[in-house]
Amino acid sequence: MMNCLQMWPEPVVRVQHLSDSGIRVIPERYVKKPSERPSISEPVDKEINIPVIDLQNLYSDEESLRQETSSLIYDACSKWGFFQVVNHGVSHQLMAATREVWRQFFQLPLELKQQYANSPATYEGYGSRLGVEKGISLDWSDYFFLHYLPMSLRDQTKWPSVPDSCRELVAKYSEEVVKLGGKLMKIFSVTLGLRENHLEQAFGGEIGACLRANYYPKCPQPDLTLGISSHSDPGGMTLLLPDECVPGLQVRHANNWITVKPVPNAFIVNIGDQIQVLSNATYKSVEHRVMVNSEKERVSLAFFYNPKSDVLIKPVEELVTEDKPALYSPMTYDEYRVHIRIRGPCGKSQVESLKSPK
Ligand SMILES: O=C(O)CCC(=O)C(=O)O
Repeated sequence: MMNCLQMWPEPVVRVQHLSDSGIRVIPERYVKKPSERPSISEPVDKEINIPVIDLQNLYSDEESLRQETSSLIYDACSKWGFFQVVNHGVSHQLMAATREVWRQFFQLPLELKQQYANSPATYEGYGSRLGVEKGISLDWSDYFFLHYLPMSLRDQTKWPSVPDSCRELVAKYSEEVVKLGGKLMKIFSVTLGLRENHLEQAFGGEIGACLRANYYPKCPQPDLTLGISSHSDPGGMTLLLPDECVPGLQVRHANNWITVKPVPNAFIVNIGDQIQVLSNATYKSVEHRVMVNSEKERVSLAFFYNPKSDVLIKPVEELVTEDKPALYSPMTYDEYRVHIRIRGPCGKSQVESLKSPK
């Protein structure tokens, strides 16, 4: 297994390079099956959005506001798997500066970025595909993936040294986002009816954290492809800083694809497969995908907040009842993520495959 993860099965093509080459027709490898294509021409329903939650209200003096906010979080996690959070405590200036530094990184000459070219062994560095199977369908995006935690995996020499401020900003930003992730873990525990530190302990008392900066170049045929195919996130939760000016993220809800309208300075939070498993499917890890467009490039930062990689993740006992027996077999996150690293984004097939036989 490990050997086949050491290198890509075919030469890697940078999507940005394809986009800059001025092609009018995208290569076959990026063309999705008709059932998977986005409906670019359909007008976006301006009224419907994922829930927006003011985190500060959880710490209000008013008991009723605290209660109301807790229920909003419970509903968002159990019905949508997604919400936007405002008043979250992370500096807006730091958020904007970090997103901008990545935009600048992707605008650097190709030769410079190539120095960071990644391999599927760790995925760390500059990449253009997920999944190592030869001939798989490809998505219209490039990315930079890096490890922040555990400390044993953090190696800042693997992070971009240009622009100058990149390493420093990424370190500061990650520190802040990890704090927010810790707060949310407590909130999720309490709203599930558990002790405040229950999920944190179930994660193994320490976390894995990594950042993927996504870059979606302009695409001449955005109706045929996707920036990232439909998938649920394999980890614990994701804190996404979207491009405020360019929508693209779509979330599956009640069998429709809802286009997220980003609220200024908010994070988009979503439940990953590991919290779905721990909560015995009370909280949902929901499929999402990214549309691209022909007018504007798009940048987003996905911060993945994950369990310690060698801890067995299984439904927490308090959430297993006679009426709702444990839905999933135990598995470590290390074992779990191998599948997505081999096959790339595959809807919800992976978490479904963990379902215990009846
Ligand atoms: O770019 C986005 O809006 C979403 C990115 C995403 O789904 C991911 O990085 O897993």
